[in-house]
Amino acid sequence: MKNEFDVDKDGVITEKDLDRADEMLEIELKEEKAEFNKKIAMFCIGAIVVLMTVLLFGFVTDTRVGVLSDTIGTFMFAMASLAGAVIGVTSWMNKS
Ligand SMILES: [Ca+2]
Repeated sequence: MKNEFDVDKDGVITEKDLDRADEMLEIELKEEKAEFNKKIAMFCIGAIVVLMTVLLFGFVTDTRVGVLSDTIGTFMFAMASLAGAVIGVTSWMNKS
């Protein structure tokens, strides 16, 4: 039976093996967090691109764009802020 904690594969689980397993788990969790943050940032940027495409290529009438202009502005600002914040926090997390 294979034991995942036996890092050096000598059949004995020592304190060193457990420390190494802890390190690996910490790295994996950090990577998962970074991956999730990346997905959030990509979603926000994607939402901005999709909205701009919909507006620029005339899928919505000018009247409706006029009615929604304040909401669209707020949405764009929120998405850009969120993407910036997530990217900033991820960079800060990796630095420290
Ligand atoms: Ca070992």
